[in-house]
Amino acid sequence: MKFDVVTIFPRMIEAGLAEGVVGRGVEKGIVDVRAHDLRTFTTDRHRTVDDVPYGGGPGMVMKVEPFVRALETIRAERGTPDAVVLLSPQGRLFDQGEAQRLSGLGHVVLLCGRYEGIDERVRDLVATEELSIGDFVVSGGETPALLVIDAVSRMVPGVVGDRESVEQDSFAQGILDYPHYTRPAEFEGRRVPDVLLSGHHAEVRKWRTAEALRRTQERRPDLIEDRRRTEAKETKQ
Ligand code: 4HQ
Repeated sequence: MKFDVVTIFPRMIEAGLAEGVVGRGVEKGIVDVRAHDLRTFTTDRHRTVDDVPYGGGPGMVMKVEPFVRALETIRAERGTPDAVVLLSPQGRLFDQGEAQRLSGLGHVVLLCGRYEGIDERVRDLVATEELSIGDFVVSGGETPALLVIDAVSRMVPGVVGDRESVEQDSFAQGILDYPHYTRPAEFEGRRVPDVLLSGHHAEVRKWRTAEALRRTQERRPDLIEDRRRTEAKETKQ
């Protein structure tokens, strides 16, 4: 799977992909990530990527032309992408379902903004969709882009060695994970639940499912409601 990231901080993207499971996926060539420096698509002496907002107000706005030229270059060098994603708090919320959808595409471009925002015409003319990683504000689209690449790449076959672990991931089933333990069996008076030491695999499975549901009900009742709704829809068909 191919990703192209357009940013004024390409080294943030490179650094963020140097380690871990996704980093190994990049090394293995299963995911191909290219970071493009937005400033290389400017034409003025000062390599200007931002300007004052029309109508006044605080801060600066990112200019449209460098993004348009970046996409022209990406198309020429890498082919027409299947999606051009603008990262912004105004986007649709990114979740596991969105990660799954994007993992089915061959080529995704991610546009990262800085400053107060991006000229609206980038949305209209360059982006095909807008995604948000959550209802909070970060100082640039680079960490959101890395997060999207991570969540999407995990679902690409071969990136995570153990398929089972991807299928068992928290949210793969739409609920939170069960509690995990490893040795020692007792630490500072806190014991690992007996059932996990019992060797009764069916009992272990039952306990984990019950714990996952209990935690989800307690911490994220909205997920139980979502799952109930999708199950209701599935039985209708
Ligand atoms: N941004 N999900 C970039 C975000 C954000 C989010 C704020 C995007 C600043 C310049 N991006 N601008 N939340 O907070 O994607």
